[in-house]
Amino acid sequence: MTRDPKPPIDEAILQLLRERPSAFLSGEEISRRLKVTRTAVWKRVRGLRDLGYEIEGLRRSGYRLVRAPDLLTPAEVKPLLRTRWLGRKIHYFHTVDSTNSKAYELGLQGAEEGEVVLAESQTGGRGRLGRQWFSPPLVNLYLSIILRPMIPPQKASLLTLMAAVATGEAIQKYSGLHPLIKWPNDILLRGRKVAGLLNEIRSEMDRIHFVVLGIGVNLNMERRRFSREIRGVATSLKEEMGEAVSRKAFLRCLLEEVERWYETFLREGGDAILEVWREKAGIQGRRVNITSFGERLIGVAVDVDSDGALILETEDGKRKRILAGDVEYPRKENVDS
Ligand code: BT5
Repeated sequence: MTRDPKPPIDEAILQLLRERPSAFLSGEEISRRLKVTRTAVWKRVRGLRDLGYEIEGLRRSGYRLVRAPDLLTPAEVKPLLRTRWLGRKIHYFHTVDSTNSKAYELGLQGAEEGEVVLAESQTGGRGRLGRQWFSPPLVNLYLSIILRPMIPPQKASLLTLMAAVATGEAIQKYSGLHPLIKWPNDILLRGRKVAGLLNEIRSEMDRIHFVVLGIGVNLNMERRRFSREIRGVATSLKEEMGEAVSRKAFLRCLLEEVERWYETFLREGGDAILEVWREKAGIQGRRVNITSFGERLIGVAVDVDSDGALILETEDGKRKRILAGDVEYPRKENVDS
């Protein structure tokens, strides 16, 4: 696990350079204002350049920020955020095994609601049931949000639906495209997966300690870079929009939507979420094949109940309540999102 190599002094230098974007700021002034030596300033500027910042340096005039890379460091992200509490504390990593695992650790150590773990890449990105989430560096979004809702543990699945609604909304607002939610945790564009959610919970019988909301969104990934196994089923926003996405701008939009929908959930309850979820999933009345705990079921999806479970009417007319599983749409039904 590599910690972000950028100490806070980098953030402070960037902040000073951004104060007057076209002007030069002397090394001496930076060192005076930040109370560090000029050598330290020079070293950090070099470090920032290594991270992709284009900083012009003239011996007589000082430094000027020409271009910032599309990194998701707190220094880049925080000034853009419009959320009130979500993402106000970001734990940033260039590489991490899994943002969910890291967030879980932080949750155990008492991290507060709204803290976010963000990584440029994951070496062990996780899907559900031990599956992997392909997480190459610098092109996509991998984040985990710590929440501490005062709700009974059996309602925790609704947070997955809430996160799916928020992610779907963020994609729609950012791109103008209309994603489809596939129960319980996939977001599809034209039938291919653009985002996946992995929610993990720490609870007792009657009390949730915390929930980790893991969200992975493919943004600038090119289809040919997906591994062979998932190339046919995965896509990215860039592939669908035909243009590159600003990861920072998308992140801002995503955090705003999660904050908004989570607050709606706490204030108005699950029904407010389910109503939008149904609209975005369009699953009611659809034929589905489901794999749940090793069992394969075929039938028609009737609805999602107030706990987020899927109600399936099987071919013999019986109704089954599915708490977890994978949904597949039979081929001819898989027309579009
Ligand atoms: C998911 O699992 O869809 C949950 C993915 C959650 C990823 C986020 S990233 C941040 C946070 N930290 C983590 O460690 N995880 C979360 P599931 O429904 O089991 O889907 C996994 C399947 O999706 C794999 O078996 C592949 O078939 C496919 N897949 C893997 N990587 C993909 C990708 N980048 N894009 C689209 N599909 C992918």
